[in-house]
This record gives sequence, structure tokens and C-alpha cells, in this order.
Amino acid sequence: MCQENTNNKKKVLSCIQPSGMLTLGNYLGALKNWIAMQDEFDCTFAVADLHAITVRQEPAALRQQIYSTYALLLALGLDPEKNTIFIQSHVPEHANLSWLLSCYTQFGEMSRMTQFKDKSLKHPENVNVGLFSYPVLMAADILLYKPDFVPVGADQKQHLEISRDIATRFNNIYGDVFTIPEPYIPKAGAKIMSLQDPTKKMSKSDDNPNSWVAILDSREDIIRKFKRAVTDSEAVVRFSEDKPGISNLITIYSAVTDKTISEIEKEFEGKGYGEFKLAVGEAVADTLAPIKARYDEIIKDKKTLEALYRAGAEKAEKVARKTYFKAMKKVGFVL
Ligand code: ATP
Ligand code: LTN
Repeated sequence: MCQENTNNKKKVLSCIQPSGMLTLGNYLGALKNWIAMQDEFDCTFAVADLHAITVRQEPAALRQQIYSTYALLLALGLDPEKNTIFIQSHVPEHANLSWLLSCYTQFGEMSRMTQFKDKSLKHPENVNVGLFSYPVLMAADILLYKPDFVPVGADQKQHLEISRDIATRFNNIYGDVFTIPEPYIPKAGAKIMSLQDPTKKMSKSDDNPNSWVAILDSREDIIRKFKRAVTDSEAVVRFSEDKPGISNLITIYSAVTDKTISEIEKEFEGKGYGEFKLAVGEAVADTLAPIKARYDEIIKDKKTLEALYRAGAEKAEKVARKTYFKAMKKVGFVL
């Protein structure tokens, strides 16, 4: 049932791409916040499948990843009754509004996006127009639902600023159509770095599987990946800019145990990296184990999963359609 702000709760919107196995970075940087927000806010969450094809995907794998990402959102504890949880491509207003907004977005401002620069270097054979205009689709995802807050990891801050700029520009021409959203970025875990190259963010599309921990990895794999994590030769567990590997592990340990950095430094005083890495691995495995157990149950029942994502899309579209038609009308289309 769509209850558009009958409860006066502030609104939240966020999306996640089904572009691979979701990682510990996705969990700590974004998903953990989604779970924490579902009681206090009126939340809408989507699997951003349209975004995933800016990089070439194998069809069967993409289909599997969309199911799996949706199931994982449920396994994390997001309640489909309380929140609206859907698959982006099931609500055509996202692609439609994206076209409209692209005519209010400048080529120059898109060219400055660091993710575009990174991804076009990584996939030089496929620098497609979708990859370039990806933040406009993201702006459409957001603006359709008029959210007050958008919980994302630190890497998405630039895209969120563009969404705010596009919305402000449109409102300045046509009046009050869109809400200007605020980013909601966590303090601990906003940016989890690769375990193999701690100067790069942990990314599920990284070719080296030892560089990321998937939420669904086995306990053995998680502990093995932490044991192999790249650190430095000082052998002192201390948070410092010139120790990116150890600092990343401290950030992770802090985020999963809720201990502060100084508590952690004290806990491991005089102890070696081996002991610390094992403790981080075990703490992460303990946090992720119940999620994996729930996921294994949910993914077996495709029928229930389908009923949930269809209902989610119906709920989402009622809200999206209103905003989309309002924007179309303002621009001068015949409705
Ligand atoms: P890719 O690695 O394929 O580019 P991604 O994981 O960066 O994808 P999404 O799946 O769309 O992209 O990210 C979902 C959310 O997870 C976003 O809010 C993003 O900010 C957050 N996130 C992704 N990676 C990290 C990370 N290493 N640390 C913290 N947050 C992250
Ligand atoms: N671009 C984001 C995923 C994403 C998103 C959104 C996040 C797509 N649409 C809307 C927040 C709001 C990413 O790559 N992390």
C-alpha cells in the first residue's frame, strides 16, 4: 500500500548496483545505514540494474545478480512491508526522467566526474555514452522520490552534488518540482579500501578477488583474505595516513565491533599484525554469518521473491509517476 507521507517521517532513497557480489565496502559504507534508517524514515531502496549495464555484463550472470542483490537486501533485514524495495528497470519513469534531466545537464559538468574518469580508464574498449551520463540516471532515481536524505558511501558524494545541482537548476526555471536531497554518509566505514591495494577503494568489480570480501563469502575465505591483506613493515597497530593498509583494517574492525580507534590501538599494543589480522577476519565473519544464513533461505524461494519485487515496483511507481508527470507538464509536454 502506498502511504505517501501519511506519517510525516522524513524520506530516504538509495540504490545499489547488481554489478557483482556485494562487498564489505557496500555493507559498511551504505547498507548498514539503510538498515539503521528503516524505523525512523520512510525509505525507498532499489536494485539499480540499469546502471549495471554501463559496463558490459553477461546476460545470465546479470539476471542472477539482480535476484541475488534483491534477496540480499531482504537478508540484511530490510523489511519489504515497512520500506519500498524494487528493481529500477521495473519502474520506467527512471529512464524517462533521465532523458528529461539530461537536457538540463551540461556536458562540462559531467566530464568532471571522477568515477567516469576511473571507469573509462579501466574499460578503454567500452567508453559508452551511458557511462558518461550515468549520474543523470542517478539524479532521476533520486529526484522521483523527493527524498530528504540519500545514504551512500563517500565515493558517491560527487554524484549526489550533481543531482542537487540539476534539481536546483530545474526548480529555478519551473518552480518547486524537486526536493533538494542531502547526502547521508557514515562516519566509520564511509570508504573501505581494497585489501590488496589500500590506496584504491574496495570494489566488487575489481578483478582480484583477494582485494574484496563479499558479504556472502565463507568464514574461511574471509579469514584467508584478511590474513593476506597488504600492510606495512612497521608491525605496530596504529592508525596513520602513511599506513593505509593497517588504517583500513582498523576502520573495518571499528565498524564491525563499534570499538574506537584508540581502544583498538590499545587492545593490540605489543601484538603483531598476524594476531590483529586474524581478529579482524573473525569479527567480520561473525558479523556476516547470520546474513549469509538468511540469504541462503530467501534465494531458494523464487516465487516469494518475485511477489515481493513486483509489489515493490507497484508501490514505487505510484510515487514516481506523480513526480515525472509534474516535471513533464512544467516543461510543456501535452499529457
Ligand atoms: P563498482 O565497484 O562496481 O563500481 P560499487 O560497489 O562502487 O560498484 P554500488 O554497488 O552502486 O557501487 O555501491 C553501492 C553503495 O556502496 C554506494 O552507496 C557506495 O557509496 C557504497 N560503496 C561502494 N564501495 C564502497 C567502499 N569501498 N567503501 C564504502 N562504501 C562503498
Ligand atoms: N551510482 C551509485 C548507485 C546508485 C545510487 C542511485 C545511489 C544508482 N542510483 C541513487 C544512491 C541513489 C553507485 O554506483 N554506488
